[in-house]
Amino acid sequence: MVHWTDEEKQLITSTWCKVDLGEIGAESLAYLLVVYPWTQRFFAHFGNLSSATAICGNPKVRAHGKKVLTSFGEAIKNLDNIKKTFSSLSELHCDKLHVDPENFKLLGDVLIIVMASHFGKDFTPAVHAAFHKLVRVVAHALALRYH
Ligand code: HEG
Repeated sequence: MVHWTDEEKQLITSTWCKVDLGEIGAESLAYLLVVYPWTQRFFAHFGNLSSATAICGNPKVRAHGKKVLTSFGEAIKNLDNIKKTFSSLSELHCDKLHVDPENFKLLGDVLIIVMASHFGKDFTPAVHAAFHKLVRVVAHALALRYH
């Protein structure tokens, strides 16, 4: 089981409460779709994804980005129980959506890039390290159903 230090927990929760889920979520999902264009395949039913501008302005992308970040928030509320918290989402992504789990890591990476650009100097190496660990744990939990 993953162990979280008190410092990691504190850094994660104190940073997360300053995250605008709508804004950071929308930007992160848009970033994923633009930088890793094969991920667009899963969102063909979201309408116009024909250019970076279209993706960034697409209301379905924005809404879904918020949904995904809200779900990260659930992980943060349940740091010691992330696997269980994500077991049904893992089933959904594996059995129904067939998302290659490598993409969960990519989403975690873009979330960190987007957070770093929003927080600037406040995104210290210690905060970065704690979130890096978090996104890896979330990606692992979402991938469990595949094993
Ligand atoms: Mg997934 C649906 C969370 C990565 C593709 N994703 C969802 C939903 C949540 C979620 C909460 C809604 C579930 C529901 O309606 O019951 N996703 C989630 C997290 C992560 C992630 C926390 C983190 C890494 N998802 C992810 C990636 C892809 C993907 C990397 C594809 C590249 N998700 C995906 C699709 C749907 C969801 C296609 C259905 C969207 C829809 O049709 O509304």
